Amino acid sequence: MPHPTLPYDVEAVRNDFPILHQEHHPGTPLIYLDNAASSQKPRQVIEAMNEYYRTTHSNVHRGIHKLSESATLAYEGARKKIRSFINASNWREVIFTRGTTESINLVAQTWGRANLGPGDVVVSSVMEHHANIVPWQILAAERGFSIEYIPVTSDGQLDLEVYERLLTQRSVKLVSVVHCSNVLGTVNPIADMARQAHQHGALFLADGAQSVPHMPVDVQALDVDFFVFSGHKMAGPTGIGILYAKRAILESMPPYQGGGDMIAQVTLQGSTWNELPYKFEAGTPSIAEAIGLGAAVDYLGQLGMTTIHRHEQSIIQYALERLSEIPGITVYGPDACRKGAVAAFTLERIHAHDVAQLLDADGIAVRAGHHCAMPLHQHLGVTASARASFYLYSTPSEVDKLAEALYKTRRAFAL
Ligand code: C6P
Repeated sequence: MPHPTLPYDVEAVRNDFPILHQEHHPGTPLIYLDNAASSQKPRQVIEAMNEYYRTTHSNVHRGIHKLSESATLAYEGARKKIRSFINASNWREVIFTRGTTESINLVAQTWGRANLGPGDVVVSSVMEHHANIVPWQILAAERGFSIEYIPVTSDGQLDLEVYERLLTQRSVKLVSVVHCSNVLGTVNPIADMARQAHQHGALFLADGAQSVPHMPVDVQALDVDFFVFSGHKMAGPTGIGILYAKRAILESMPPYQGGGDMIAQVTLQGSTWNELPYKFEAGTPSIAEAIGLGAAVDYLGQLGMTTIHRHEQSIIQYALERLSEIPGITVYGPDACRKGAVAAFTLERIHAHDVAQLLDADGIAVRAGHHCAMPLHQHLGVTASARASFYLYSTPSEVDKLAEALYKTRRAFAL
């Protein structure tokens, strides 16, 4: 099968990622296809963090010495890069967290605790990552609201008729839905869904963990109220993520954690809160990680998110074609033009963990299991799937090697 034409020189891009040039086992090169779990980091990100520790490290917002001022400038500079990357209208709407999981928990524990009670409904979906189910379940048990889930259709889409019905028939306060599924790859029509939610007086949270790394995202155009994502899936470091929310909503929300930096004034009788975004950033933040995420955003911006998306569309289309040749395979989710660069699959009569283990022996790193989406796997009727997920440095030759290794896996099981 001929290789697709790619929008950029992928080998030149791969040269930026040191880890991609190592052997996975002696004599076997690494083929990294676990990017939905976490992506690799370019030299530019690694060096930005090293440089910060070599020359600038100090605590932020606290010192009046030069190092602290420089660290603060770099940390706040990163926030401004991220503001522009997602087109938030103001840098105060960009809150640093530890990642998507913490961002959703923050919204649940602050906005949710203040606004949700008996009779209220939060709408989520069957294709959510656990990070967008469990925080709502924990709070619902305490506050007495209910959670309704939008079902998934047989072609891996959200059932939007049921969504419409839920909005009309129930007292929905919040819709919290994934932008791009980490298993099916489905890209959900977030802008339309947010508009419908607003028409019924509900707020809208989009989980962008699997969209921001792979496609242009404009939070104002989407008109979402909350948008959350993680640095480590978008060429940035672990331990850093973002909660974007509209300013008026953030102003109305109580703080999340108490401690340093989030206060205006503390007396033994009580405290008042700092202005945004610091109200939600208690304690010494992940300074080097924020700077690393700023460098990642620079890196992605230089390649261009539209171009990265085009590259990944070519790769996933080619991957779906190659995978469809393999006897006994089921690939989950919609066709290539309606999904991100994720292919979760099962091979008839071979457990997903065995598939992943045999692929690993050939140097191919994929994830196997429920991918923190157990309800979705229950819906699919399987306990586990294997998942190949691609990124801006993935190549058609890697897809070929995956396909060859899957044929080999079948032979190993005498199929
Ligand atoms: N999914 C995967 O292998 P954290 O762990 O906080 O960075 O991201 C959580 C998360 C939330 N939503 C979606 C859609 C996600 O995909 C993830 C992380 C990884 O699929 C690790 S479980």
